[in-house]
Amino acid sequence: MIELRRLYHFETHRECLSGKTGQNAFFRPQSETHPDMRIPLRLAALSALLISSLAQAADLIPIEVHRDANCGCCKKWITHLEANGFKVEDHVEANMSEFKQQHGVPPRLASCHTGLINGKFVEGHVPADQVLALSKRDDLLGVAAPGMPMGSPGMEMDGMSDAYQVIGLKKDGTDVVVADYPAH
Ligand SMILES: [Cu+2]
Repeated sequence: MIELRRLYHFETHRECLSGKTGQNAFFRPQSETHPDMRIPLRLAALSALLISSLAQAADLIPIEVHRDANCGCCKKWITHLEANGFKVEDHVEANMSEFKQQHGVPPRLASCHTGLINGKFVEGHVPADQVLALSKRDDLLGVAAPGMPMGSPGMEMDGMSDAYQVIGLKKDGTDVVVADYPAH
């Protein structure tokens, strides 16, 4: 069953990358949640709302996100950034692989969307704290979570997760692991 889901996951995201459809059918709607869980969920939603309005009161960090028009997981990542103190300028691109090439994202590090912050790239489903950490790394041209790791921000799927790494691209063209996330 898990293998089937993984297969489905990759099929879905192949379409996400080619821009045919962005339907993220694997996100379970809240209506399926057990009734007893609804009140805690509402409280959680309320505190998330409070936290995001507090974040708005503070200085928001501007970031550009460039994505394919129909990419559902890209939008989920934008939501993750917005919930963590970023102000996202969302750009739809006709040709993401050309865009990545123009902004120095090597094909080996490629994912779906590409963020741009202070002249550096943020490729794929990189957690918000690693986007913040990038600002302190003058040796890096950008960071990436290559591919579409399940369980990374915007790629949540029924609690399943892949182990993945955030890779930094150094100015000399080599890669360095900046964060390691185990499967759980
Ligand atoms: Cu994605």
